[in-house]
Amino acid sequence: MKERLEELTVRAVGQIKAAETAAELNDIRVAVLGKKGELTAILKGMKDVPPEEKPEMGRIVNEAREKIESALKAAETEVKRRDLEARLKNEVIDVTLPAKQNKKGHRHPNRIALEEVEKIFIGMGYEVVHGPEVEYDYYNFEALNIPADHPAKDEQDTFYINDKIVLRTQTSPVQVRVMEKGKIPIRMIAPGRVFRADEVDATHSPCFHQIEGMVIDEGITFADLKGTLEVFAKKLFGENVALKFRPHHFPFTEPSAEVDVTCFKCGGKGCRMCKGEGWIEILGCGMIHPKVLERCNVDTSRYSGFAFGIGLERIALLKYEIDDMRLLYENDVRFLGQF
Ligand code: 2NL
Repeated sequence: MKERLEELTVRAVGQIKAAETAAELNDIRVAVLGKKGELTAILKGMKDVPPEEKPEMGRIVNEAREKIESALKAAETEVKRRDLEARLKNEVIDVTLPAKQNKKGHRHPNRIALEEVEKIFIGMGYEVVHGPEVEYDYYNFEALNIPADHPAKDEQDTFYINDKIVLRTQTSPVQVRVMEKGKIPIRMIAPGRVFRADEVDATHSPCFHQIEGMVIDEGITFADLKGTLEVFAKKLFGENVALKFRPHHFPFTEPSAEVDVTCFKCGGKGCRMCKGEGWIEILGCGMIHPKVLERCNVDTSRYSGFAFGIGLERIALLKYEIDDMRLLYENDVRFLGQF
């Protein structure tokens, strides 16, 4: 019996050490220590052991059971540790892997320029007003003192919906509508799309954007216009620019002027940007013509006002040094992503 116990212990411990999974270990536990297991079978031989040898044999049996059980326990702990290690290795997350990059959208250069211009005028107390892109001939031309035989009214220049309705060629009609409402003082800008029957080239497009501005109050003079536009141009192009008001003609303002700023690239010496001129034209302006004020029911004995018109694309091209307006409409993300 003693030999059988020793043989079983050695064999069982050997099997336990060779086992690799929890299931194998469990099979061994059942086969050796279970009710129908080998150790139990050997124990049945106890009844034939002479009484004086029983205590010694009992000790040997217990020793054998303890050896096998502690071998099982150690093996089970080891298998659990290995399983955990394998799982952790499998589930490891490499936090240094580069993340998937979402493509970001960009504001269009026109929009960046528009928001910058809006911000400057809002800061001076102006309201931003929008209006219809399809307009009555009256609001687009007649109210603005543009006579029926004016070349701008030619079908070559203006998109006609019918003889009374056009695609607006400027955003002035928005200002006419505000004047008509009769609430003075007015300080407003009217940004938006305008349309002219132009062929596409580096400086023209049939659809472009304008920002018009208007102030009406008691005692408004050309000095207010000059001061306002000087603050605007310095905020937009830099404190160092100087302004030049050149006499001009518009049917809707009198007197009228075009405004140049000293080239913000070369400081006025002359460069590629200003085509050697040292000056860059940025807008047109003037005192609102009395005929326009009267047509819009503004009391000219009490009120006067100034107005100006800025081409948004022109500002965007200048500010971001873009040399072809077509780039603004092609929506090439390689171009748009640069701003
Ligand atoms: C230009 C010139 C200008 C105006 C627009 C205006 C509007 C009303 C009354 C009088 Cl309601 N004038 N607008 C005045 C002068 C010039 O635009 O060269 N724009 C790009």
